[in-house]
Amino acid sequence: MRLYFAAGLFGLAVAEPSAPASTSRVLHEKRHSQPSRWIKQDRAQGILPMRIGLTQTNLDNAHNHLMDLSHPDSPNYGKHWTSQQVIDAFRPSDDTVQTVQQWLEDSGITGITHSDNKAWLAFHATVPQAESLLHTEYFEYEDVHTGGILPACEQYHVPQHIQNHIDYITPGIKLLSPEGVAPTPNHLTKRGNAEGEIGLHKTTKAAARTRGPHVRIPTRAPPANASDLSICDQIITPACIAALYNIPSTNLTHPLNPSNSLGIFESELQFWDQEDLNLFFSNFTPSQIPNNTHPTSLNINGGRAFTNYTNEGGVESMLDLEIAYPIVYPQNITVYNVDDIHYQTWPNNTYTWGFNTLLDAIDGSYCSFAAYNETGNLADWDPTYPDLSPFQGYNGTLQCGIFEPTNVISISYGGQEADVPVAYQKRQCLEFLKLGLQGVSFLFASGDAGVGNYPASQGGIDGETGCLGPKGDVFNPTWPNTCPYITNVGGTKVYPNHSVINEAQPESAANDPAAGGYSSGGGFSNIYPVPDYQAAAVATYFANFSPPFPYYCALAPDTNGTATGSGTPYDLLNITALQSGSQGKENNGTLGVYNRVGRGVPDVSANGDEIATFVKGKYVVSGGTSASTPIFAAVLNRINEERLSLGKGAVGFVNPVLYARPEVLNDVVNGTNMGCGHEGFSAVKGWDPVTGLGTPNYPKMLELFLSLP
Ligand SMILES: *[C@@H]1O[C@H](CO)[C@@H](O)[C@H](O)[C@H]1NC(C)=O
Ligand SMILES: *[C@@H]1O[C@H](CO)[C@@H](O)[C@H](O)[C@H]1NC(C)=O
Ligand SMILES: *[C@@H]1O[C@H](CO)[C@@H](O)[C@H](O)[C@H]1NC(C)=O
Ligand SMILES: *[C@@H]1O[C@H](CO)[C@@H](O)[C@H](O)[C@H]1NC(C)=O
Ligand SMILES: *[C@@H]1O[C@H](CO)[C@@H](O)[C@H](O)[C@H]1NC(C)=O
Ligand SMILES: *[C@@H]1O[C@H](CO)[C@@H](O)[C@H](O)[C@H]1NC(C)=O
Ligand SMILES: *[C@@H]1O[C@H](CO)[C@@H](O)[C@H](O)[C@H]1NC(C)=O
Ligand SMILES: *[C@@H]1O[C@H](CO)[C@@H](O)[C@H](O)[C@H]1NC(C)=O
Ligand SMILES: *[C@@H]1O[C@H](CO)[C@@H](O)[C@H](O)[C@H]1NC(C)=O
Ligand SMILES: *[C@@H]1O[C@H](CO)[C@@H](O)[C@H](O)[C@H]1NC(C)=O
Ligand SMILES: *[C@@H]1O[C@H](CO)[C@@H](O)[C@H](O)[C@H]1NC(C)=O
Ligand SMILES: CC(=O)N[C@H]1CO[C@H](CO)[C@@H](O)[C@@H]1O
Repeated sequence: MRLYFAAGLFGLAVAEPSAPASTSRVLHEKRHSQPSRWIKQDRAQGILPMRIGLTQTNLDNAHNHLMDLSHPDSPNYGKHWTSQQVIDAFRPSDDTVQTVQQWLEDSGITGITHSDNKAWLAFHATVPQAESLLHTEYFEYEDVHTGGILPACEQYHVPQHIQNHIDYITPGIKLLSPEGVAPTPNHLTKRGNAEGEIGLHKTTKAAARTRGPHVRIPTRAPPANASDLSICDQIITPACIAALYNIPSTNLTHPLNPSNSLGIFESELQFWDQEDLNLFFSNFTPSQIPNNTHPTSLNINGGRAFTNYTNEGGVESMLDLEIAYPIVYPQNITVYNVDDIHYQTWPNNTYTWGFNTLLDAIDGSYCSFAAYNETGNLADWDPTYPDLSPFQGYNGTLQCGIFEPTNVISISYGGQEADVPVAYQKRQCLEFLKLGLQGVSFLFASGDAGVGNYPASQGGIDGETGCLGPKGDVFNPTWPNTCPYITNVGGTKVYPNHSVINEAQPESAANDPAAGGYSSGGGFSNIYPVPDYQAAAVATYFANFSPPFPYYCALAPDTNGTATGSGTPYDLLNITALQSGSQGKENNGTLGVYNRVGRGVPDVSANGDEIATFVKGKYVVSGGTSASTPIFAAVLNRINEERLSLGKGAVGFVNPVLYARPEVLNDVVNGTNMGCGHEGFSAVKGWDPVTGLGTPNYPKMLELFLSLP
């Protein structure tokens, strides 16, 4: 008897096939095309491990729940939920569970198990039993690259009264592995080469990439005196950052909370190495951080850190760690190394860089979380495990809920809204919401190409200009940044001849033509409306500083993951449709180039240019919102340390507090975020889509967050 997966999770209880129920059936799912990677073979035989994803409830209220515990004026501020409370709040209704269970029992199924996260019913069935239940035929499909066999059907049916209670059934129409080329084992030769890393992804469909590729050889040696603040307009050292944001040195003997390690995401072959850290510590924090201080690695689905490769650290990982350690030390840092090396090195990457597999690993319920007609990871977009690639494939099952999330997670990676299916983005955004309910702060780099993506000539995947629409002039906001449940960090810069000692605000929006046109990512979503916590700030911005270029007012329709346009398997943004929607009255008949009704980005900002780093044994200056993000994340982690020592909880989702009390940030009022040949938006008084509300003022932020329950 053939067992397609290891039985054991759920008891093996096989009943005799029973006569099909006489209720009327409706088509529930149908596969429209077959990936060429899979070859259809004989009829399936044996035992199938069946799982039924149940429709979840209360997602409409999820936003209100998060606001209720994140707004400073709410009596429930800081009352974060446990993961069990989140599961219970969104669990399928009793009616759903009973209705589906009754149907299964009436069809002769026994041994039905309800999963711990409540989202699934599971049982084992013989092939004839499953075929009779779902009015379908199961075949075996062989993966031509790995020889793996999966049972699947082309379509299946369920009784009409069941349809609204289930999302999908496995095995079903899905063939798991993404279509792609067989990997060759020489990809690792690119490891550790910054230029190579960027080049690797030029042909990508939707790949996110790191936000920190602007590395250059500095024009001067590291300052002889690590405390010297007179050089901060040329080189940003840890002392400059402390001076800019009034961050006091840490108390090295203060007891630390072991649950408060700062989380940092890495993928895309970004490994840290000890020797680079030691060079950095000995040059810039000699009396603070001893050599051999290093982060804890949490390796997800075969991710790893090749920490023993002396002087081979990645630009992104070294920047993230070197900028965050001086702020949080002696507190620890935890690096999430996400996805196996095969996926990290895949030349024709078609997946969206590990955010979903990170979320799966820190919240097991996300693995089966259904929303917008999608459940679990999306074939062709996310890595699939087991990955039977002989080249560094992780051959275990997808890791679900194996790690606790850290209180703060800093992510200096991302892509563009326009390149990722809308339903996929929305489901992922709800997961950020659910982790926010549990008190986790997600910080994302707002992007490094101003109002657009990089032009094709610099590796962008959105055409010649990096902007959208038939003329390539429509602004191109970043993903997942526009999700309203994360905190976006834009980039600032101390321009030459400004002083961190004598000026109240020495910083302007970062805009550095010498670094490939890097400028602080910002703009307005085409998918999400302005969230309530941001509405007043955005309205004030438009009232007082309306940008002098045309706009439109439209949001992408809710697609529920269903394919519409021809040829595209999942709905992407249709800019032409949005642009020809409601136009601004000041447009004089021209088509708009940005959306006036979308969620604005970034929320806050921090320094992101001319950052002193050691990478591959060399002293270099780096930049990007990649640097800004771990600075802001580290500041929140310091604040959490103080709150935890008073018996309070972590700050969690901070946007509602910061928008309600913007005076705890240093407003940035100078500079623009040019991109795709456009001058971009301007930094102005108050919130703006260039630097957000401003940079941290540590003592004020600390006082505010300590005053909250
Ligand atoms: C280093 O610079 C700081 C700040 O300017 C100053 O207080 C200190 O005396 C300097 N140390 C040395 C050894 O020059
Ligand atoms: C550092 O923390 C220790 C232990 O809590 C405390 O006794 C000491 O006063 C602190 N030092 C400073 C400078 O705050
Ligand atoms: C930091 O990590 C080290 C090494 O893993 C561990 O020994 C130490 O207890 C950790 N410190 C805290 C405060 O968790
Ligand atoms: C720390 O490591 C760096 C780099 O290897 C080295 O130059 C420095 O001398 C070391 N410092 C100490 C105190 O060992
Ligand atoms: C470095 O670590 C990797 C992975 O842990 C291992 O395969 C390799 O042999 C190590 N190399 C050296 C030089 O120790
Ligand atoms: C990657 O995709 C490009 C364009 O689709 C194709 O020309 C190239 O052969 C692919 N690379 C590999 C290694 O298959
Ligand atoms: C999975 O990987 C382990 C260790 O690399 C290996 O021993 C095992 O044979 C692999 N299993 C499969 C099914 O490839
Ligand atoms: C529309 O025309 C008016 C009057 O000529 C001008 O002031 C305004 O800037 C124009 N608006 C746009 C978006 O071009
Ligand atoms: C989900 O997508 C399938 C096709 O993939 C479609 O038949 C079905 O109607 C969609 N369900 C909803 C609720 O949109
Ligand atoms: C995008 O929208 C335009 C205008 O509504 C329409 O003509 C076009 O067919 C749409 N494209 C796709 C791929 O759906
Ligand atoms: C404003 O920003 C520009 C660069 O865009 C910079 O040269 C100038 O010094 C800044 N002015 C002030 C007052 O900060
Ligand atoms: C267009 C469409 O079908 N929208 C639906 C998507 O799914 C949500 C709930 O899952 C419905 O409320 C929408 O009506």
